[in-house]
Amino acid sequence: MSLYVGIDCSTQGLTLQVLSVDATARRDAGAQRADWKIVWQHVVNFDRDLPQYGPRYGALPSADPAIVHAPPQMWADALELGLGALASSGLDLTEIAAISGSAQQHGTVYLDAAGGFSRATSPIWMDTSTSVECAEITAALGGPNAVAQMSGSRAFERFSGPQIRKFWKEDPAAYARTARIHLISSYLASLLIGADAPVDVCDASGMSMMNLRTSDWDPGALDATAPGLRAKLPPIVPSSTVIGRIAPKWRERFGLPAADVVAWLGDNSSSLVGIGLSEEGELGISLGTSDTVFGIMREPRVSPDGIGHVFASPTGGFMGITVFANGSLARERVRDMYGLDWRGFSDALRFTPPGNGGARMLPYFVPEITPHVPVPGVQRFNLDETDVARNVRAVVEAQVNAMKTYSAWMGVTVRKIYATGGASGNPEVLKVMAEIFGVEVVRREVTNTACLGAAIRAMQSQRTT
Ligand code: XUL
Repeated sequence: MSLYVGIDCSTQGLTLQVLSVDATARRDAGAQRADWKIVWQHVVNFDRDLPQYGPRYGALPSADPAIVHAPPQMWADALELGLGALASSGLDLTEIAAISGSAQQHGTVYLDAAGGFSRATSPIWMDTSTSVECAEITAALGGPNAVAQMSGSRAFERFSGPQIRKFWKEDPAAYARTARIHLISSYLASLLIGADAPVDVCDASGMSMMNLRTSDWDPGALDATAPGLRAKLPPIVPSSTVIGRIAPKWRERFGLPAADVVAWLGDNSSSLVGIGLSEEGELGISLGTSDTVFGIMREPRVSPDGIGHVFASPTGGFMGITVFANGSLARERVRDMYGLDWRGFSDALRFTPPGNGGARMLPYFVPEITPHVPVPGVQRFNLDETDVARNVRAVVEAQVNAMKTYSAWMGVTVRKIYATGGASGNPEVLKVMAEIFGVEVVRREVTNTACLGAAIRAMQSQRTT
């Protein structure tokens, strides 16, 4: 019996899962879901468990809706709480063979030479305050298409490169003091191994600074972002790399073994593994704080309209992904606006017809990534604000219609959809998805497939042969 640990640090919390695998079962990429089982799970919720940092839905309240930061020490504390919970889980810790993780993508952590924070707070993926920096980087690199062909995406506000450039412009002295800039994934991986961790190739794809064809930092993009940046960035490694072992600090503190640590990924790439996507034509739809639609791509076909992104895929090759900021946030706003619980929300979907009798909503409760709507606003068409059931269907249909429209750029014929994330537990939402896409929608029972993907990748690193 061996145990494999997955950790996912998402926008609102940090989840741990443990997989148990028989000595005789396969552990490589051919392992089936029957070969392992989840024996333990734990969630650290930032708002509930780390209130001393003052987060709301995992981020710091801000007067300017475009600025969304979180305290990096909160993530470090969450990791410590999570490992402490693992230590008291009752599992035989000596059986832990490997551990890996994932984190919300794009956010950046700034460290000085002594390992302290040179930027007190970290911009996260919901930050939309870097339009000027995106334009500057784009102009320096020869236009949006040139940036997209090189990196897989045009420069997006939430991507790490524009975040770094803004920091350099606003506080050049603190930028100069910065010795290392990590992604959230590589920052937490560093804490786990007690050394400076590399960035994995999938998460590096969301920074506007990695050349998708060489899988290395692009010198022109680094120059366009900030001076002296190369020395401040970790190296990029394949996502299956064993980057170290659980640090002595955690072994002494919690009795954890010196198990292998596998490179940490961005949450969507890790989710692709957790869902089990293996070929073009299967789409994963994750209904979380953000909604994301993603699938494997054999060739890096970049969106001609600059809509989504091509990232390196942890399965080799590439993945296409489109991201919507108004995911569970918008569903929760509508639910709360009408004083419903999730059962009431489902009933509203059940008792309204597909197409909603023409009632429509544009549900931009926060600035939207896809399509680009920088100033939030909600508009109703042929829809009375007091009509509870139709408002519920209108928000869900708007979201799923946007998913279909804005994932067409991937150029794949969709044959099957795997749904994951909190709202995938609602069969009525999946029914709307099946109606609009016109294909079978399968629910993955494990809602945090990013975390599961991390545990599976940890398992795959320990081949039986
Ligand atoms: C992906 C993105 C979000 C975050 C959320 O590009 O911005 O899905 O990864 O955790």
